[in-house]
Amino acid sequence: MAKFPVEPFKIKVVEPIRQTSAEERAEILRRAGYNLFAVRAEDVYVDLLTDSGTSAMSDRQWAGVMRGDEAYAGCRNFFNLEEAVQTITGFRHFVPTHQGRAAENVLFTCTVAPGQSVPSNMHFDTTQANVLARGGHPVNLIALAGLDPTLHAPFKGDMDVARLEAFIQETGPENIPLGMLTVTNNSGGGQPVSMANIRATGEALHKYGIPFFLDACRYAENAYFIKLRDPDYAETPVLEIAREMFSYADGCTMSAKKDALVNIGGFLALHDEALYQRVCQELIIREGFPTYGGLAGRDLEAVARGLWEGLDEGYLAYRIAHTRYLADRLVEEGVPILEPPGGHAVYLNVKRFLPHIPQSELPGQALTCALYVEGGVRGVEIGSVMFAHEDAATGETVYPDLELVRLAIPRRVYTQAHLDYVVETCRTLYERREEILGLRYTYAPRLLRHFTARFEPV
Ligand code: P71
Repeated sequence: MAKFPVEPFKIKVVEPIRQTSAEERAEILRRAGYNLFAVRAEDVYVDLLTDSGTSAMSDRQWAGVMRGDEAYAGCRNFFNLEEAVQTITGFRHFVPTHQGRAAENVLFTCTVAPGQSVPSNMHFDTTQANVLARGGHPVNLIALAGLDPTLHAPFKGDMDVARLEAFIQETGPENIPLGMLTVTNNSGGGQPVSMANIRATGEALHKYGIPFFLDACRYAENAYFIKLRDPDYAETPVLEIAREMFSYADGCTMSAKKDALVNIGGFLALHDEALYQRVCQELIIREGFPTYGGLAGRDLEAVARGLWEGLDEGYLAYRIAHTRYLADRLVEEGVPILEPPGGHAVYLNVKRFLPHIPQSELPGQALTCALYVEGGVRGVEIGSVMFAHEDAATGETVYPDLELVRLAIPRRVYTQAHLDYVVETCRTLYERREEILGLRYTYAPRLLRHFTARFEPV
């Protein structure tokens, strides 16, 4: 029997949630064009759409909000954040941004020219879209183990470094302005990247003079997995593991909405002085003066404090065990998930959940809809809606290897009973899985279509 970890906190503030009937939800969904992004949060019972910006902040963070210094230039909170970012990442320079994708936009605007390629283990949707928006090619070079949803391996987020080297030689280093690693790998199940792989990826890129950046939103969860799964690091403090991860890179983009436990915020950190100057120019045009980015002083303080809390080992042990509990319970009930579970989410394995729906009929999206109608549970599709694309040469639709529905777990928000309720919803739905029908688009924009697309049942 799966074991739920005891919370390393107690609850001081609560927010009521409300259950609706299945009939009400079916109507709400129809009006939302079968897209859960268009459903009001108040009409959701357990909201597992994302772990991004949905954390419960601590009393220390809220106290920090009251210590916000709203000066335009040089507010004290910037310096508190600077100390945290520099201590944890070791990068010489950093700028705050309002969230992760703003850091990506600024970085790629300063580095990527049309026609150039940006290799990664796997881009998430916003990094992919920000590379495309600069006329670049986002390239995924994940090691094969990461594409097998049933294989148990400790570091399924690893880059295939041999393929990376071959890719650099074919493409020419002059056409690769930077390479990246997403830690943990969100598009591939929240799987961690090993320390050896981070080091090897950095070495392969640096051999050809290519800068290496981490997409670091979930760097603390990745560091904790290294501690759990690599015997060489079993006794190493997580802060030290994190510092070593960053030491192989030239910079990072960070959505603080994940492992820094805040509702808004991010940053871009880097060593290169000349690039930093270009970044500041771009930042001032798009986000704001370099001591606040797109944030208020109070937000900067919450990030500074949240960065430290996100590295607390008692918290991380609980966090990883909490996610593991949901995964273990689903496996006990026979519900197919991607294994082993990631740090921030459990991913339903849609190809095994709904084998009767072909990818052309968007089975992941159909499953998010069915989960909502069944129990008011909101997950997100990470499959054909998010990642299918047209082949430039043939014009044919290329479907992603992994078809997933992610149940992302907000930090410090849901109790064991909430997770048990989610398990019950998934189990009941799995028993009636043949009744679930596919979907087709009635509207789809070109970039990041999952946020605003609309659908109808086939
Ligand atoms: C997540 C998100 C946010 C999101 C995306 C799609 C649907 C719903 C919510 C954001 C990430 C991320 C990685 C690895 C950069 C960003 C952008 N993830 N890299 O997982 O996971 O950060 O949202 O702060 O702009 O739900 P940003």
